Amino acid sequence: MLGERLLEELNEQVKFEYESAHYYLALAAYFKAEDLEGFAHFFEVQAEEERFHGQKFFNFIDEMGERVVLKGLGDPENDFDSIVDAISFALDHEKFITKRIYKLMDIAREESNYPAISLLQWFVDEQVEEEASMDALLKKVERIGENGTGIYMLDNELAQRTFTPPAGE
Ligand code: OFO
Repeated sequence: MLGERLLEELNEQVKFEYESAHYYLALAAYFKAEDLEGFAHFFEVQAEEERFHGQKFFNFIDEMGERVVLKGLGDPENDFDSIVDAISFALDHEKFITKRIYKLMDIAREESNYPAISLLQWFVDEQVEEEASMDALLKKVERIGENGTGIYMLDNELAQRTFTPPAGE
């Protein structure tokens, strides 16, 4: 069972996670148009991870005996001025999601909902990684510059990214 406010915000979070996937797929499309297939692959994998996050919230709501209600997704940003601009967008979005997770945790604590607190602690830890990986990518691009051969080496490195859901999920 979930309190009314927590249920509403968790349903909202299902939307935000699938919206994140939608945004990152738009970033993949941008990088494909720039012939940076490794960057595109990185964001396709990121989109897959976001769908996993969305499904994790979806399953939790259902397991708590409540009703999942899906909402519409916002239009993604499709145009970016540069690689730095595109990755900065992703980093800002991750910071926004972190604030959302903290807000959910505050509500779960107010309601003393221990299963939700446990779920959200997983997401608190996950957001540390999400922000760190996007921040690291941004710093690498800023350091090597957008036009040299370094960017193609980084593109090759990003092409190796894979996503394996944690065991048991
Ligand atoms: Fe990128 O962590 Fe979910 O949204």
